Amino acid sequence: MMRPLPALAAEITAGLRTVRFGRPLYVYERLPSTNDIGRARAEAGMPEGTAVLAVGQTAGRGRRGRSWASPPGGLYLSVVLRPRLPVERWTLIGLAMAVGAASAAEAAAGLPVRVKWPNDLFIEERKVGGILIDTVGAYAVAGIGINAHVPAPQLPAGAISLGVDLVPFAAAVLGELERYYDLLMDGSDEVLRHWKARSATLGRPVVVSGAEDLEGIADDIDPDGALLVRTASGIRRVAAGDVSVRETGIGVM
Ligand code: BT5
Repeated sequence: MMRPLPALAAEITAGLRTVRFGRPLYVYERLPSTNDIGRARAEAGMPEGTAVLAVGQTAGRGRRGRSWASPPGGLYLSVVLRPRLPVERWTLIGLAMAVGAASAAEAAAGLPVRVKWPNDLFIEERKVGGILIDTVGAYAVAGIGINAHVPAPQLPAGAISLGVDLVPFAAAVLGELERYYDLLMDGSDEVLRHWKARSATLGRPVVVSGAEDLEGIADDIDPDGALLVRTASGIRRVAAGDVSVRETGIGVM
């Protein structure tokens, strides 16, 4: 099950242009979830940037107990983070990872990739990737799932694959994740600016389920990454939850 693949790790590492992300990079044939191994590596004291990749996952996780379809051909990657940020701002980490992943996916596939709050990746109305941030004490494990090259029948309805080669793509994703993570840690507002520019959520009518359910127009993202929703009773701040963009009858997502 946990067969290491050092040759594949070496191939990806050869294309890495990072300082910390993917150093080291552990690659396995099959894992239940890369985030679980990422967590074990973090707990063992491995440095920020340590990454775990699996060719396939048998128990890939989404957020809130959902599952992530993980057949071979997709990118299943986890990165250990030790963020120097107050915990109430950790939503921004997910946004930074989403922007980085979207940037790499767009460059590789040559198609516009948009982000849906908090950190889904979409091509038009189809989901191409998602981010799962597990936070444990002083560290976080960022899990990135992107359909790099997965045959359509192996994906859930409404999903799409980029059709890109996994090896160079994995290296490129690690590069863009590091770039946006470092911008965030340097205090730059570039992450929010890029997130907003790629947003498929802002300005749209949305239904939110989280600590409370509400409906309104997705108005903006605040400096801590929370979604601001304009409702009949004023602006409401959503720090965590699920957002679906409502059909308006004119074919928006
Ligand atoms: C996410 O969850 O979008 C986060 C997915 C993170 C996966 C990575 S892979 C590496 C690391 N290790 C893990 O175990 N997880 C992370 P969420 O927003 O909850 O979306 C889950 C929903 O997306 C599912 O309920 C399906 O509707 C849909 N879905 C599942 N697999 C998909 C796929 N391969 N492509 C597109 N959509 C998918």
